[in-house]
Amino acid sequence: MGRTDGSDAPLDRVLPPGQHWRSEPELMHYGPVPRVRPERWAFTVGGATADGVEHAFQWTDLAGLEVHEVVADMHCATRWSALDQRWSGPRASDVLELAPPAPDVHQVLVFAEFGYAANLEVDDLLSPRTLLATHLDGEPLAHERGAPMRLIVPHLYTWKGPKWLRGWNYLADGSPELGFWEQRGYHRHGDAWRQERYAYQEEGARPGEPNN
Ligand SMILES: Nc1nc2c(c(=O)[nH]1)N[C@H]1C(S)=C(S)[C@@H](COP(=O)(O)O)O[C@H]1N2
Ligand SMILES: [Mo]
Repeated sequence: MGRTDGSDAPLDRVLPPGQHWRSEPELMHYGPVPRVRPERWAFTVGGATADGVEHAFQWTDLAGLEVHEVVADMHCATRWSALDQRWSGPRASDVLELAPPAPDVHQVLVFAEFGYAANLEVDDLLSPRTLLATHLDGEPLAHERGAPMRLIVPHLYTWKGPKWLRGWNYLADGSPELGFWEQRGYHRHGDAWRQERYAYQEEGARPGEPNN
């Protein structure tokens, strides 16, 4: 007996609720594909840092961090999932350690080229499976897949993983700053396994209505 959805995903693989398998990820992003020269690239961690200053990293700073590999499925909020993408790069937690948040900070806004951004929780960046991926299947990322670096957070919907990542800002609790999709009614946390798609599902939001 084969699958009925046309994909070649094994029958025993678990999908988050409301998702279906696609054989390959669909290339998706808002706006043009940037081409970044590593010598002019910088990664900044700012906002509510522990020491109150912005930390800037050059490509060579981050390239010196220990490389980890994570095999993870992608879960797009438009309901497709793709199996077993093999990403590698430094852990977000290692950069967080170099530029930590102030003690009472729980939220971050991660950002990319051209103003794309997403809200995340500091805990999501601390996951050992959260990578600042520079490689896919052992090859440097293609431009359209996010070169030179994209954020991979396997348990969240993939809009939470900016391609062409350039850094993050720590946010004080209750900050009104929202990312690209969060401004358009999507969930601040975005856990695919809890099906946190829309802002109206957030705690404290009125059911069925946008909360911003
Ligand atoms: N910078 C940036 N990153 C982005 C997006 C975007 O619009 N801009 N879209 C996200 C969404 S919604 C998805 S599903 C994935 C798609 O990744 P892929 O193109 O590698 O399949 O990229 C994510 N990262
Ligand atoms: Mo997506």
